[in-house]
Amino acid sequence: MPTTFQNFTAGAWSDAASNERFEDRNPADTKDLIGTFPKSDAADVDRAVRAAQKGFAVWSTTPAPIRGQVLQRVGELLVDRKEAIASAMTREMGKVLVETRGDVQEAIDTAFYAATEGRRLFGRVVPSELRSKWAMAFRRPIGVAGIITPFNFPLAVPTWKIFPALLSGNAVVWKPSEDVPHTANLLVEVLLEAGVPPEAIQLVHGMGETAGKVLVEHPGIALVSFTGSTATGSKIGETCGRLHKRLSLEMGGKNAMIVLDDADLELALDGVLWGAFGTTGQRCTATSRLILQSGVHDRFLKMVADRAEALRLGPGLDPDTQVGPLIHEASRDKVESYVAIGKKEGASLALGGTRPNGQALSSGWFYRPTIFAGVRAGSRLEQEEIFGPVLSVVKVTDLDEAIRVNNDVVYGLSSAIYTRDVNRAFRAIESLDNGITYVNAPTIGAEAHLPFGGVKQTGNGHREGGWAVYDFYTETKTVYVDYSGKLQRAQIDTEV
Ligand code: UN1
Repeated sequence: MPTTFQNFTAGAWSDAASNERFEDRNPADTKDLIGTFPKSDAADVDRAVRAAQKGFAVWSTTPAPIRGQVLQRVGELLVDRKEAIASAMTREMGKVLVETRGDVQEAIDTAFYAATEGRRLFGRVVPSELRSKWAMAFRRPIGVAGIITPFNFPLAVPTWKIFPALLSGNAVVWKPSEDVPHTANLLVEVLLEAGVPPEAIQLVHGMGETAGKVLVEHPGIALVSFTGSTATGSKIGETCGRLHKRLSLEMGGKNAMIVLDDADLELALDGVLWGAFGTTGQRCTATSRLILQSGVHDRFLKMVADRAEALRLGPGLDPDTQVGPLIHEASRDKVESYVAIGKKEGASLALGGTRPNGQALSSGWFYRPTIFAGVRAGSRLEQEEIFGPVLSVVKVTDLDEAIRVNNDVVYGLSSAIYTRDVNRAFRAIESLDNGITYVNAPTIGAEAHLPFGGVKQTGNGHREGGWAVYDFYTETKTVYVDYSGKLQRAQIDTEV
């Protein structure tokens, strides 16, 4: 039975003012309708932001360790519901159950980290240049955060933003991807049950061009955090620049794995299969380029193609499945258009390049793992983000060329190098233009307690995860206390 789901605004579950709705369907079987959700517009966003402003007044004055205890309960509830949320998530967005379990685990890790941060949120006390004077800096919450999140990590990525935002004392208005609204409702239920004040968390469903856009523009929104495409991120960046809003962007990637002649090829093989075809290639950290040194090129290409061919495509809820469907039709169309581009550019198809045969998978957005060899550095296939199960193989002669090819794209999220030579590994760590580099591990798999983000057009300088994200969600206030009882002029009344 499809269900009629709602927004959560102003302390209550509610429909959109317009009463319009959109459908949420299973990408592995589009006949399976999960439910319908409110298609919100400016009126709903405005209601949510106004409520969140009241929520901010209450929540920002709650002591941080108490906010931390609420986040602790959030983590505990997620532990209890891990299996149920994981299967709902797989039904909603397609990736296999072991991955959606990992997605929930990432949310749990983020919650427990946030809980302990409630007793840190460190400021600094530093010496003053004058006697009888203290100088210090502490963190303050900022206001109402507008959070806009993608479909590929329906729980983990929102929690990377929402948990530190809340722990820091901000209120949140969340517009999740219209492809994964159900997981969003499950998370908001957990937050409310754990004791987040109903007005500190607002959930507004709808489309990016309407609800998302109005949210970013709303004068009551002080800060915006967005994960998604570089094109949308640019528009949000323009708006936030004009309106002087604090903004964290996490956008596209064209991540490469470099395999040098001295690498452990069996290890690299497991890594590239997981990096390129896990989540059906729909991670911003996905391995979409494989840069092979000439000495291992032919052999390793064959190893990868053979193993990728054996990957089992199917619905993520089936325990035998290794690769699920793409998220929707437009996404598969995009993959198909890049396969056509690759062929036109003269790359040679080493595997895939088609939809799977047969009836069994015909009602989902499936696409076969695809490998192009002989991909030219600088070609569109090699430069542009595809967000699907397509791996482009580039041949190079040495480490310097591999580094050049890795760096010569507009993105800079993650990279990986497989080598047994510690000197070459460190040269790569130093020279690869990415926010994250893995040595002898694939380009995916960031852990919740370390900084996450990219350079160049992947981001705008902020980091999520770990301790770094708390710099985004708090404003530093500097305080001087002069208890000398007289005017002491900085830089003037000093003793030397
Ligand atoms: C993303 O694709 O937006 O490191 C995030 C990883 C995951 C997060 C990916 N933990 O691949």
